[in-house]
Amino acid sequence: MNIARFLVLGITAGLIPALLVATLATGTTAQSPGQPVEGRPPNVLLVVVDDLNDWIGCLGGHPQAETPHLDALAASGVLFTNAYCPAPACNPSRTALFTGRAPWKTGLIRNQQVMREVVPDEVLMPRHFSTHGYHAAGGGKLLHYVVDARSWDDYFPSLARENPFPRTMQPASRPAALPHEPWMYVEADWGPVEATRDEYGGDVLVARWAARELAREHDRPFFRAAGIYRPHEPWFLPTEDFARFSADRVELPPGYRADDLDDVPEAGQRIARNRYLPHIREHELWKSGVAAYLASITFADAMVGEILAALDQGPHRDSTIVIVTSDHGWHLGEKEHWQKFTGWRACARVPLLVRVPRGAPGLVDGTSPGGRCDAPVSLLDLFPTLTELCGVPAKPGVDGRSLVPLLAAPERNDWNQVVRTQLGQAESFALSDRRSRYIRYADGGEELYDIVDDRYEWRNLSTDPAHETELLRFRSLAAAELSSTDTSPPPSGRDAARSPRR
Ligand SMILES: [Ca+2]
Ligand SMILES: [Ca+2]
Repeated sequence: MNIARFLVLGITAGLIPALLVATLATGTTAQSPGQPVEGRPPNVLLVVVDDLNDWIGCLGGHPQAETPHLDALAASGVLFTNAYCPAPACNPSRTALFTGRAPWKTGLIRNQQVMREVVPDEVLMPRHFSTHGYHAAGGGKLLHYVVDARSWDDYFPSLARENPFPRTMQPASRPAALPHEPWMYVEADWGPVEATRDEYGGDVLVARWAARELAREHDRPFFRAAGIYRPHEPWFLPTEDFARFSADRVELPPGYRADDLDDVPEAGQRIARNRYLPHIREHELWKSGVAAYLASITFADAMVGEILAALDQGPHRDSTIVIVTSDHGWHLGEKEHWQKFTGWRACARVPLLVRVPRGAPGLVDGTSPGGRCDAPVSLLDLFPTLTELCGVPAKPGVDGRSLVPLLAAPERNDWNQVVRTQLGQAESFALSDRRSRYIRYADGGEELYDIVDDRYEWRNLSTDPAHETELLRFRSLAAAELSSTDTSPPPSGRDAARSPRR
């Protein structure tokens, strides 16, 4: 009998936990290096980095990005090069990832909404795994500034309070770099903190918590999720980490083009042109900001590195599924935009790295090193992927699609999924397939891009007659999608990009 099935039946039948523990303990003693634990479902390690765009070495988004640990993980498993967020904002993206439910179906599409008011009864991924025999614990920011205690068996720094952040040092005086204006997000700033990593706290503490969890023995299969907050603003880092990139030596974003918005419809221009980039350029801080973001990425990479080192040196290396991703990307001036909340690839695309050990019930051979998958996939796909990999019953009603066939054969080119990214208004969204991307705004404005020939989406093809067939195809897909968005709330009228609220 499949052990996961056994666990489910055992729990359902009310068998005593001691039996469960005894069964699993037997499995633990059977482990030898290079082999999965016999008969025990694999553990899950999920790392969600915040606001990390494609500026990682293995995705090539910025030529100076330094992410050796993410690159090493990609080389040891499968790198998805066309992974998209369900929505380009923390709250809807993370809620979608952890519920497996699409933002355009639940109606949770903006940061200002309260998750448990919109989806009061949705079972989140950790609780689902916990119900099926796992011990589920998280640390750091995984949901939008809440812990949601009912979803976890344990949490760092505390399950008893809803603040997911451990203490983090701040610079002695602020603003540290970017002059503050009332319209700005309170944390839009960067600079060094006079501190070592040991003193800094924050992500360092989350990474060390995760490392401790991965280094110790567990009497049940575990689900561990770690939220790394950098490169989310503020880009305050320990002195040494901040100094890694200097403003006079960094290159501006390669995706920037001064006339890029000329062929973008008005609704897109409105989203693009927020006040940050002119403000930053006025103070000649563009390169300074790019350097701070690059440093924040390298810092986040180091945190991921600490976690993965603990896994690889500990007892669970060959029995743990690893997924590292981000909730959405970030603009640093591309399309005149600074921040997030847009439908372009700079913001909608996310890193997605997956490594599966041999012996996982859904993929007994595990992933092969060096896999690279160009198929369009969504973070919504992670819930059904993980349940299938672990042999855990699927959560009913999830909107994603299991990626196990792609993990088994990353190069397959018959994956015809079209992935949707929901923007902050019910009828504004982006659709992505392997070659093209289509963006449509609530007022009917459209964009069409060929991302193979035009990776930065410079040339809007929606008015080019040569691409009419492609445009009509996306319009019909959009119409089909729209018919399922009836539950979405009306636009609030608030500009999320300008809200100073966290
Ligand atoms: Ca985020
Ligand atoms: Ca353009």
